[in-house]
Amino acid sequence: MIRFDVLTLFPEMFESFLKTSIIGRAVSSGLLEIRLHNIRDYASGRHKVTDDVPYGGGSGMVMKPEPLVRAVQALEPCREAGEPVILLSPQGTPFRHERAQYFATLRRLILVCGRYEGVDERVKELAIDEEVSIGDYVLTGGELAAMVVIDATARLVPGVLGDGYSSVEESFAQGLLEYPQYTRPREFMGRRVPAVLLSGDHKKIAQWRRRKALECTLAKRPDLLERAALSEEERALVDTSRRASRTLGDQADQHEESKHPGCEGSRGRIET
Ligand code: 6GU
Repeated sequence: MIRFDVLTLFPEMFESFLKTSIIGRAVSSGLLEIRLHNIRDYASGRHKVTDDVPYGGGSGMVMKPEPLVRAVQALEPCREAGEPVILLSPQGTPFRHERAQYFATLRRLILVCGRYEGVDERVKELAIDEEVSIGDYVLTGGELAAMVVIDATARLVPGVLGDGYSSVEESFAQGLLEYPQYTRPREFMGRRVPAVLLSGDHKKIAQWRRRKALECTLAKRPDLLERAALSEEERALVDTSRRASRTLGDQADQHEESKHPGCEGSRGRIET
């Protein structure tokens, strides 16, 4: 069971997300609880204003400190030690799998969605423990980022993905991209499923998938390999093919690869 308290000016943005598919099921089964709090409810005055012009001039609006700090304080009585208040903002620390794994161990997280051109800096000093970004681009608000954090975290909570699926086995859990997947039919528009996947040889299949995961990562996200959990042998192979930056593959596979371009890319293949 994990609980997220979300502070937002647009709670309605979360509606279909919370009803749909795996997240919807986790909510109905009680494994996941999401409480939405409208920041506007903590604004004062007849017009419930939550933003204002920036001191020093410039374009856009800044979220006022009072409603945000009040909204966080309202959650204080039921907050336990170690439950972080997280601001979603493009200035935050990049959100990665390891952070999702850590969040998934917590009982409760408070997510604050910023809007407009940002929030008053004093909110960060007074009420925020951690600032998180989901990538190097700017969104119109933190709501989509909050859904990303909730989705990536909740699927790591035991039971959320359902029986027979383990997020621990995902190659991303080991710092690699996923290997290519196929389903029926065996041949589609002249392209055949790699023969090894039809062989029934589970050891060979596991080796092939591991090699493909390494190749895909080398081709598309070589930066991930720095931190990936590789065997000594795999590390050596990756280093070699990276230095060589050329094709290393065996003949049989090259034949197959001409029909299945896959992930060998320009940085070479890995032979295991
Ligand atoms: Cl967390 N918020 C906003 N507004 N933009 C972002 C982001 C967050 N992460 C990347 N861009």
